Amino acid sequence: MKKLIIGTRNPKKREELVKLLEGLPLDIRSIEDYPGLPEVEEDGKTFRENAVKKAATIARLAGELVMGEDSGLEVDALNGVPGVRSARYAGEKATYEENNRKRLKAMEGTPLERRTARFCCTLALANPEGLLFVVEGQCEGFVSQEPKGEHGFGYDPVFYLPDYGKTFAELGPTVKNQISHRAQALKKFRERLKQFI
Ligand code: ITT
Repeated sequence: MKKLIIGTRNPKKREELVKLLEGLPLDIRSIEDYPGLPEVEEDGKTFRENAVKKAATIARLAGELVMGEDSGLEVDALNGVPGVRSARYAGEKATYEENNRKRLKAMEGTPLERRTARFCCTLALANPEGLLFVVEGQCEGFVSQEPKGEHGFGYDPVFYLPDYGKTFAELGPTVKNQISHRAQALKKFRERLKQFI
């Protein structure tokens, strides 16, 4: 079976991706199975640039097929911030809690109808020779007034989905994996992948 390395060091993202790749005839590997690989610096201006860089760099160094993933939250009232800087919004080593606190503070006094936001996910597939394809997925919602729920990670406790009346962190993994930005991107990824396996 062909190997596919999931090119993320975020264990929560990896868990979701592994679940969403279930059933494909692939030997799924983690980047942690290749201890010599360096950290890929995320200096792109777009999710696409970062996802492509992660996939292509790791594929070249590991000599395998690699999925690169870059994702984040775009908040309209903050002109799309934190976007590609989602993991580092409140500082280079910021915790999820610090990022969420900074976000809620920045939006204090903003009414719900102006708290629109979307989660974005870009997935790139590369082999050692270079990039094969890129796909994207988005999930629209609102930034809630306060964090709620225990599931998931990152901005899940502040991402509110009006159709469900709950945040991603309240909804839990089964529903999140049906509707999330990552799920949308993975649907397209599965289609495109067929050509290569
Ligand atoms: P890798 O670069 O190793 O993949 P990372 O966590 O640094 O790990 P990103 O640069 O893509 O990954 O940052 C994504 C950040 O966006 C992540 O740390 C969360 O803060 C946020 N994020 C992305 N997807 C999310 C999701 O499904 N739920 C909650 N927060 C999410």
